Amino acid sequence: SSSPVRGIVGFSMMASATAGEDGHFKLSETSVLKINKGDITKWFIDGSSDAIVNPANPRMLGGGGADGAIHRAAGPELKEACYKVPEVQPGIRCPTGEARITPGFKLPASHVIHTVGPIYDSDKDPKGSLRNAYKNCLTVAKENNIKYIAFPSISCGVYGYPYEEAATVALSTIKEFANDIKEVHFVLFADDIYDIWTKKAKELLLV
Ligand code: AR6
Repeated sequence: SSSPVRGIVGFSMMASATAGEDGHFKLSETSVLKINKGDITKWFIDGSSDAIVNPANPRMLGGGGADGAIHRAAGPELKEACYKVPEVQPGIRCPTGEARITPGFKLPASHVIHTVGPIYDSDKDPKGSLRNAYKNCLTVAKENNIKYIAFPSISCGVYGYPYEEAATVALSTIKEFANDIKEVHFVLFADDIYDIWTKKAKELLLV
């Protein structure tokens, strides 16, 4: 069935769309998913109730990949804010599968939700940990009145998660927990990952 999707400001402008066209998918009566190609550091919707997700490591003080790009774009205040997140064990601010929120500082998005995905080859339950990462990002978003959230493909870089399985976990978990978040976006850097996410979304979200 088709339903109109309201126009959104900023990153992408859509007058209206049918579920499945132009990377738009229906999650519930109140929530849509959009799959975008691009650089997550540039993404925003309204600069006040929006958040990008940072695929971080448990120390939360920066790193390579998307984490490095997000810290560079946000400026040094982001690292200072991360430093202030309390350690739950020495050197661990965010255990695998959990999420923490900070302001976005110089980023166009107002918030950063930091999460830690599983290292595919060493995690005892990579599927469960990846599911927890997506779920806890959405929980933290709701607790902070975030209405628009953008995810990268968590764990699909340095942490070595296979793309197809990651897409299945990501999309099914978001479908389950998006609730009253207005728009859930993916901003995917790599063409092959974008294609896999789009294919899986058509399988899992248009039934
Ligand atoms: N925008 C969107 N996606 C991006 C961007 C970007 N600017 N840059 C990279 N990606 P990764 P992980 C994609 O390695 O696997 C860091 O060192 C990339 O193509 O960033 O969860 C942390 O500090 C890939 O598909 O995160 C941790 O130590 C996806 O983002 C570790 O890497 C995730 O790749 C986390 O590893």
